[in-house]
Amino acid sequence: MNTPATTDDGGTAAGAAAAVGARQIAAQSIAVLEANWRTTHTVPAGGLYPHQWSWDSAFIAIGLSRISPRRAGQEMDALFAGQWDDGRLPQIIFDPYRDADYAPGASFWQSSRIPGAPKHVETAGLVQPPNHAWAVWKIHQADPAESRRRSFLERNYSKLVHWHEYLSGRRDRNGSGLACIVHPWESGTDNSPLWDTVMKRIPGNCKTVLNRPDLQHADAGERPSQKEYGKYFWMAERYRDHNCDDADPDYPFLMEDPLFNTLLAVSELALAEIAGELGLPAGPHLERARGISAALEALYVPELGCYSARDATDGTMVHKATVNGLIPLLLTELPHADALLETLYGPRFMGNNALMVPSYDATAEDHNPALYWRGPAWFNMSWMVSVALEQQGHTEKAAFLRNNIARLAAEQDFPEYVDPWTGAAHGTRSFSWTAALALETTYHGSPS
Ligand code: 2M8
Repeated sequence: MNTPATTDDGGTAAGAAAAVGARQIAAQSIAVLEANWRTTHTVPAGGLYPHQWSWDSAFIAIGLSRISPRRAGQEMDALFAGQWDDGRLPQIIFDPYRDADYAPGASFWQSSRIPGAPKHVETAGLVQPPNHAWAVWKIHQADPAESRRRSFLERNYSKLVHWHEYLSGRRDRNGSGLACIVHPWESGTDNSPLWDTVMKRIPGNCKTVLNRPDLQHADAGERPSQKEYGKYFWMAERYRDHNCDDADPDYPFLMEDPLFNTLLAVSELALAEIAGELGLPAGPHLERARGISAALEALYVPELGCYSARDATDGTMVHKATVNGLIPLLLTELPHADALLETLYGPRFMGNNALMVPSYDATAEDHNPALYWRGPAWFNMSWMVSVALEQQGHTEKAAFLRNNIARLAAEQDFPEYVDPWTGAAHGTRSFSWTAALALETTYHGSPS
């Protein structure tokens, strides 16, 4: 097993203390990941989220790759086992023994009855943001020799290509060059204010009797409301009842999200690297990444100084500043990088001494630092922003975020999210991607 990186001043007393601190944080993070490991994969949290979630697993694998690239590979293999014939990687792969513990579960989706869905596992029909090729490339980089020995890239390349083809094909519903999400759950930022306007027109009278096992594990005031759940279920029912075929002409929720599409472009760039390593042409992937990045420019809102979402049913832009709109900073040739940095360090986000990046504009009247995706800071978002800052040479700012990620995670039993200013913990605890990314930060500077 590798050990966490020591700091640059590793020769001094302060450097030695920092190294001990990093080792302790790494050990605590590993304990959380061990507790949440279920034979083939890691659950996000044993109580609240008892199945395998798609983008969680990719973040978890990025952290795991620092200590065991082999286990990180297993995490991805378990995810690919749920891939549909059309290429989609599902939002959730269900543990059949935990059906009563999360809703909607396997008995809601009954996916194995849907044409093109796998028959040996039950999954959700929706997807999540495509950070998977990025994760696969990072796992390879963590131990290229081990990866080659196991043909890790060969095994996964065509699956990832198929996944991206689904998103750039059937999910580009209006030919804009951007993939649409068909449900707030697909954004990963479930009740972000980005979806408020379109949510108003979604009926709330779902057929399913609403059951909320989630409220046994998190405070109702910190989770989406019953009214929102009625609408979430209505959309999921409609999508499922149309065999998840992305061909429902009047389906009402089709949103182009800057976070989702940035990760698609970042992952397309990772596919170019993977193709290069395998001796295959990288050009088509670079071309697609350029195409997505160019299309993303239509989502830039100059008066906010960040990207936002667009309603693909009628072309209406949403005018709200959220962390989703800052994630394009991960794209190195971004035309608006300076404006995004100004917004990030202005009053809407980090400006008032925030410790981590708020999920929503701090100057908005309805900002709430404790309410799900409507203000608090998530560890995966701050980690992605820290990666972007590092790439762009803002090393001190990146280190500030990394240090807070590691410290707040370890001090507060790895919370799902925190108040961006006080660091107070919210949501569930022993949350896997918090642990995985805290672990990852302790290895900063080691070859990845
Ligand atoms: C949250 O989303 C799920 C639905 O997928 C939920 O609220 O029940 C989000 O934070 C999402 O980003 C995350 O992947 C999931 C599991 O951690 O929880």
